[in-house]
Amino acid sequence: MAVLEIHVLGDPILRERTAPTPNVTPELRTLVADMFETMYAAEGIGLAAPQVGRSERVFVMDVDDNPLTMINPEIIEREGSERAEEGCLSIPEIFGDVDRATRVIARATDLDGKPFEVELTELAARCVQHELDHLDGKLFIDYMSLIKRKFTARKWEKEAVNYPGFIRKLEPGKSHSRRSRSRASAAAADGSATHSEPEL
Ligand code: K1U
Ligand code: ZN
Repeated sequence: MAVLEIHVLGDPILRERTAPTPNVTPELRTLVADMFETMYAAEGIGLAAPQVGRSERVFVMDVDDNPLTMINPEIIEREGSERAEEGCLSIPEIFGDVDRATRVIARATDLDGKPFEVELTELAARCVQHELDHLDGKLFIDYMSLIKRKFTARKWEKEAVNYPGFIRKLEPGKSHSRRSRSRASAAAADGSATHSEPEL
């Protein structure tokens, strides 16, 4: 198994829609195992194939010790709505509120090639919607208001210099938890930006 490089905002692969994955092959099983290892190394709760530079229609997730592999997933039922903060392993240090359904039923194929359905609620439901968006080339920042998006673009411009070639290498032994500094200090730094906004 291997920890893979994570592709970050600016890499065109994150904006491509994946095509259905026809077969469960040994190569796909290896990819899934590597994606789990990468997700755990990055301390995330989900990871989609485009985030590791691949175009297979597959993601992995693990909320509350419930690891799930979803190949060719779809949401067949959704209910409720809640606004809550999200981050993304492909957009480090950027956070924003997103409205998502609070309960979903997802249908997918598992690693044995068998179709299954699963009911997910709360954070797991949010995660499956976030990951499914990745498979359609959509990112959580797309739900932001125009003003918040412009603010985020300025912040990302500074952050992106840490990821040459739009690649995030995970360092062995280093904590990769979701916040490397407090929101207060981040906000103070953001507030000092005055130049024009790049596109996201
Ligand atoms: O796809 C990804 O970029 C992974 C992402 C998924 C996600 C985050 C927040 C809400 C829904 C889905 C992450 O795992 S980022 C890490 C993170 O924000 C987090 C970690 C533990 C608990 C909650 C969020
Ligand atoms: Zn993400």
